[in-house]
Amino acid sequence: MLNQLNCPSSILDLSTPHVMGILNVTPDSFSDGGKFTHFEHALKQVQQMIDAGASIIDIGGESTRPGAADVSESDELARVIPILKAIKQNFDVLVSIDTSKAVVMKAAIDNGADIINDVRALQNEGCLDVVANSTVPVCLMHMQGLPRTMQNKPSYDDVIEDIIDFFEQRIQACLAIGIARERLIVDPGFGFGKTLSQNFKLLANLSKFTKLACPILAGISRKSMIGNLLNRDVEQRLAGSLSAAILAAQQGVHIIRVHDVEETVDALKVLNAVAENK
Ligand code: 8Y7
Repeated sequence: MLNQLNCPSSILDLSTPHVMGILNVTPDSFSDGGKFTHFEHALKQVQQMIDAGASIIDIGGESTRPGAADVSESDELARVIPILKAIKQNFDVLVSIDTSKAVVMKAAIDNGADIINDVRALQNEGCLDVVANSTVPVCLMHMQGLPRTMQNKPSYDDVIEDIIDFFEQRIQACLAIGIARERLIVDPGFGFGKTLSQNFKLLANLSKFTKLACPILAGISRKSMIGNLLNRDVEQRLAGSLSAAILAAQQGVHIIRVHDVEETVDALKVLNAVAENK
């Protein structure tokens, strides 16, 4: 595996794990094209995440939470593109755009996005083409089913092997259309069509995904697998999220997608100090 990710605005060195900070753009924050107050708030949040050590800011204009409704192309563009432009104008940070729509991917790439983060792994119409006609890296996430129904009886022969097979197929589809392997990131998609025990089986076996020879991304922060295990509301999941982040990084995950950047960066520094002094 190439130990770096070549993004349009800079190179990400993958020899130590990085934090991807989730930018909280609430569903109607930007539906007016970006109200000043909402914008200011979002940019302040970005500054804080950068100061806390985030390498990547992930912006999503579509809710992919279990049961979430679909968002129109125009609404998603109106939410994502203005804030993307503002971040690229004001900060020196990598920006990933969480979208499954080819039109949004194209607009994001044209406006400076560094990474496309697709929970549907470029399976929607036109997505492979848009990414093939660019140079950006792309995160291929695994999901069983669709957000509205994905938590209805998820089922696998073997959750690890089935997801590895899925990635092998998606990697082949990318290579066939001319997206170089060096541009691909894989993500098992915690919580996306997985039971509690399947999610923990994934967490226990993340190191098996290193055989795909692509950088690995994992998003566990504040998810139901933490909440259900601990019986904690969403604001009380920090300790569980940090534990999961460390377990992931220890197994070779390169990018950890989180809400709590400062705390996760601290936890990873402890892990790095241990690795450096082994
Ligand atoms: C993930 C994600 C979400 C994840 C990647 C949430 C957009 C749900 N989760 N993208 N997106 N991986 N790559 O709770 O696990 O943050 S949304």
